[in-house]
Amino acid sequence: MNIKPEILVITEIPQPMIDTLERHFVVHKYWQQDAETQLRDHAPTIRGALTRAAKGISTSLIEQLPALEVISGFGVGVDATDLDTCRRRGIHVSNTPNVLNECVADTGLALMLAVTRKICEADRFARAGEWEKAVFPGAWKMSGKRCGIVGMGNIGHDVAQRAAAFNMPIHYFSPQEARNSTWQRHDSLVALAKAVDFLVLTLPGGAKTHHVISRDVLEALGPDGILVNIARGSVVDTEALIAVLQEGKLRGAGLDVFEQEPHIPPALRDVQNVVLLPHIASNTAETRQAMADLTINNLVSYFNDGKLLTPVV
Ligand code: 8YV
Repeated sequence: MNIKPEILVITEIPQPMIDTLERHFVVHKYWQQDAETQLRDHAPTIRGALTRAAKGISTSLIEQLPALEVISGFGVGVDATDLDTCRRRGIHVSNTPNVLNECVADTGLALMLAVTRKICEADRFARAGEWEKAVFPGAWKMSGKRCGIVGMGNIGHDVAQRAAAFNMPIHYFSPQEARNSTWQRHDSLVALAKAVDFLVLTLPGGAKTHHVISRDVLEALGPDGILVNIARGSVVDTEALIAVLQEGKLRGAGLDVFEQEPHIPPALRDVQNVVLLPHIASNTAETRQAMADLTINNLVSYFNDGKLLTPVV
């Protein structure tokens, strides 16, 4: 009889995903039961973990799982898990790259349009019956404006292609060179911000990119500029963002991610010219299914063949 490997699922995931996992593994639901009891009873035999990318797995939990061999992340970002600890312990880590590129890029464009054309404000105005009393104030044009992208990875490329279809010249700042040589590369974030109307963030989170979108960068973007964040909340200095919005030094912002999510600072919620989303960029039925399949198949492949399909470590 085959003994199923034991895995710990850190964050809540949809029931169909659990059902599939249970065909291959003994599944422990970390979010459901008292963590202390669960660790006391199962820690020595847990060989795999599954977690949402944005949540990761804490270093102290990794340290409490002596038999842990593999962590499968549901999402592309790996900034919330301490990869150095994983390397030191010989723990393999995977993520779900590429399957979510299109939906994340679509969300970027949706935020650009929503902020520029005041789509959410206009919806609130129409719903409240305000149209019967007044004309909705004008918004701004998006087509033809300059689009700046920070981080020209796969998602950055998908944003650029979509923006190019809106006749937007593409500028970028990134360690990777873009696949399209007509897109203009800049050698600093401030230089990029000065050259564009939109700054769209598609760079990875983590210590190296913490608060790289500083007050200087936001002021360089200027009073007609719009910031869109579909990366990680940690890349933006939130206090500086709130200040420039309050002072009228930035036209607006569209944000899917936040530093302390799910908490959104009240001062940011009070600003009118922002569109705020609860981290939904990859949250479509089709993409979440593809992410779920890849997250599970990484674990199955690891335990059957010793190989991850999309390894990070
Ligand atoms: C995921 C994300 O939806 O992939 C990532 O890194 O941030 C999102 O696309 C989220 O992590 C899933 O919980």
